[in-house]
Formats: sequence, structure tokens, C-alpha cells
Amino acid sequence: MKKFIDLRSDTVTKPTSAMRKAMVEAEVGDDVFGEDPTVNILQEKVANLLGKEASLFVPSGTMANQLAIKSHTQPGDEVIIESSSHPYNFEGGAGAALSGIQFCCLQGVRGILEPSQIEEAIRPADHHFPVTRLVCLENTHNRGGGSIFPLEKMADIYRLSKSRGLLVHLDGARLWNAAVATQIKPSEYAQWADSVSVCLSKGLGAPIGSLVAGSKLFVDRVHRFRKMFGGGMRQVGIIAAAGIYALDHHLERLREDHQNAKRLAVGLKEFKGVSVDPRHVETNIVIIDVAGSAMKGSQLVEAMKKGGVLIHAIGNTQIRLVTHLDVTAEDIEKTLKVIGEILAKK
Ligand code: TLP
Repeated sequence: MKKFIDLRSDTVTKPTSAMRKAMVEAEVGDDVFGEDPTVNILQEKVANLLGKEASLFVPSGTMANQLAIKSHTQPGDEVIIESSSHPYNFEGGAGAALSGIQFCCLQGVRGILEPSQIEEAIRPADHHFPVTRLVCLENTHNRGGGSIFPLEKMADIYRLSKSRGLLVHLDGARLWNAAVATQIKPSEYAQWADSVSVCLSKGLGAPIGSLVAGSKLFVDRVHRFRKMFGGGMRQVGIIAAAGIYALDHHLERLREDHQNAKRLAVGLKEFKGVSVDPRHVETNIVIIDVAGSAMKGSQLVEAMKKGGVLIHAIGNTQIRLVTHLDVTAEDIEKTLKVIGEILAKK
């Protein structure tokens, strides 16, 4: 089978041999009874990393976010969120379908919202309006190009939310990347949210798994809805073991992904018709615009594929490239060589 350099997403990572060994050897039990020792270890570990009372293991980041939304809201409530965020755009309309909420979308700068924007969007206490209940943030921000939500801004938004009786949920699918890039602990970020979702299957090599963390009371409510959504799982220590392995061995190496992404952006900038600002590449995601070239995004995707590199068009002219565990520094040089055979240098 031809080996592609796969930059479509950091979700494509494969478990390493050592991770597979940990999975094979995992102690398991029925997690619906709370009896899977490996799941319990993972849940405690993640709660500790995030400085929260408890956490719950769930299959996906989408389920983690949606369980948090469901647990925090009532049908008819409004959730303030950034307009290019994951829960609003890429979770199949679940907020409306499963929780009956409506989103109030605010446009951020590379996904980052200002406290003043949120303040303005909070509804007055008038029965004409929906009840503003929850603020959702995303750190790092996927469509923002892996941008890091600054800690101080998160703190200000949390303080504002508390003063107005709102809850805050953090989609921390890639919070690990933010933490490694800034050397600010995940718990320092998480203190400015009532609930946090994190993923083990983005860049860390685990095949599956996310967690939702918060207070014991909140996680108990999430547990109830996990059952309702069909997410109660049985002997899943076998996959929780992959998550434990990932957290123990693959967190610090995210730094390499960030260096590779930066190098990629610096290299891509040199090509005619490609626009990207390497200063905006803070973690492992590079978003380029090829509007200045003669090609559409989808045409470049096809041409790159012929050269053995997979990339992902996220719009007519926008393309996302994501670095991860299975992409080396040599792969980045090879990617630049392949694009160089398609596009001329500036
Ligand atoms: N993002 C995936 C796709 O769904 C777009 C990707 O390739 O980046 N929050 C954020 C910020 C995410 O980026 C993702 C996945 C999720 C939540 C959902 O996680 P899963 O895919 O596990 O449901």
C-alpha cells in the first residue's frame, strides 16, 4: 500500500506498538457498573490534570461537547459561541436536536472572542427573549488555525459569566496543544470553565476517546445523559489504556508537531498564490488560502494526492494542514517539495 503523508487532520494518528501492548494488557470490567479499573484510572488522571472533581470517559469529542451542553441547559436556552466553532458547525446540529438550544454566534478573530462581545450578546431578562445560559469557548481553536485562547481572556470571560449567572464550557479537544505551547498547565486553563471536554484521539495516537470534566454534581448529570445518548460502554479499559499511554508518553512531543507546523507555514509562504502568516501558526494547524493561485482548493488537494500528500480543503480556496504523531520533519520537507512541483516560487 502506498504510504501517504497525511496532513488532513491529527485524528488520523495510529496507535504505536507500545500503546497496543498497553491495550492488550489492560485490566477491564463493566464500566456501566463503574467497574472497569483502567477507565477509573483514566477518569481520575484527567480530572487531576484539569483540576476538576471528576471526569467521564466518552467515545468522541462531539459526544463530550454535546453532553456538556445538554447537562448545562434547558430547551429554549441560548448558548453563546464563536461562529466558526466546532460545536456549532461540525456536530451535525446536535445542539438543536439533542438539547433544544439555539446558538448565538459571535465572530471572533481566529476564533478568539472578546469579553465585551459576549457581554453585549447576553439577553435581557424579558420574556420575549431566550434565556442566555452558557458560553462555549474552544482552545485551541480548530478553524482559527490552532489559535490559543489567551488565559487572561478566558479568565475575564469566566468572571463576566459568573457575574451574569452564566455557565462556561470549554471545548478543549486540543487543550493539550495550548498547554504545551504556552507551558501553562491544562488545569490553569480549565479553572476558567465550569466544564471541559478533552480528546485523546487528536494527535496523541489513541484510537478513540474523550472525557468531560467538571464538578461531581455536573459529571453525575453527564453520566445520566451519556446513558440516554447510548454512550454507556462496557469493557472499555482496553481503549482507556491507550488514552493513559497517550497522556503519559505523547503529550510533551506535541512540541515537535508545533515546530513542524511552523516550518510548513514558513515554507508554504514562499509559493506564488499561497497566503499564510506563519506568526499565526501557534500550534499544529496551518490554514492557507490559495485564492492568489490559478487553482481551486480542491484542485490542489488532488494534485498533492498524486504526489503522495493528503491535505484537506475547508473552503473554495482554503486548505487545512495538520501535523501530528505520524508526521516527521522529513515529511514536511517532502510536502514542500511536492507543492513546489505544482506551484512556482514567489
Ligand atoms: N475535529 C475534527 C473534525 O470533526 C473536523 C478535525 O479533523 O479537526 N472539538 C474540536 C475543536 C474538534 O476539532 C473536534 C474534531 C471535535 C470537537 C469533535 O471530536 P470527535 O471527532 O472526536 O467527535
